[in-house]
Amino acid sequence: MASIRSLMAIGGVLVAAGAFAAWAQSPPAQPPMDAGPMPMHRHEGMMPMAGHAGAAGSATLPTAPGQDAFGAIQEIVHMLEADPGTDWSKVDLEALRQHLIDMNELTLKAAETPKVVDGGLEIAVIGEGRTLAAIQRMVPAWAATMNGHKGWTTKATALPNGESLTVTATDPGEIRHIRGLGFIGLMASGSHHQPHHLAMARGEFGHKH
Ligand SMILES: [Cu+2]
Repeated sequence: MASIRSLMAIGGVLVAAGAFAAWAQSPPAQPPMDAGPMPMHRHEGMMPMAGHAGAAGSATLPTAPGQDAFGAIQEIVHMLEADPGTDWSKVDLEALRQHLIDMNELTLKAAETPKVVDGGLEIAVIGEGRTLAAIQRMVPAWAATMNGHKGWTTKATALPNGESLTVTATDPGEIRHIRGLGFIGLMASGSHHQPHHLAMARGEFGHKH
């Protein structure tokens, strides 16, 4: 089950896109928001308290659920609730939360030092504590999953305080692509996070972080 384990831990910034999707395509079960046009409400919103007290019945609900990770979880909760086949005895939203914390650590706190090598990049990704744990879970998993993607050769090697990630190719265009993407662009390559987050929330991986 190496590939599934790999999928568990892939990192990147896709969670932000997921969160955006969460409120961009609000779930069908939700009651429609107040139909008033946003600009008008924004305008009135200059004095929010006065607006609330004054215009009875015209209250508008915000659409943003909160932080991106919170929104990503909320989207999944809605999906699970909309699916009559959801097995609630297996649902594991804490596993998803821990993974989203990994994604946060990797995206916002890991330090990376890229070095140009023949055919691509070698990147030292380092951190401490919770950040180090996230690096150790996500970088090797990403390398295992992405090896062969677009003809790339991806390899992760343990460092005392992180992982060394090497991504190379033979095609000159792909070499430029890899170097241009750099660490976080590489980690965000592929679209594994969305299906993996849903599977993780459904408890389909059978273990917790
Ligand atoms: Cu993810």
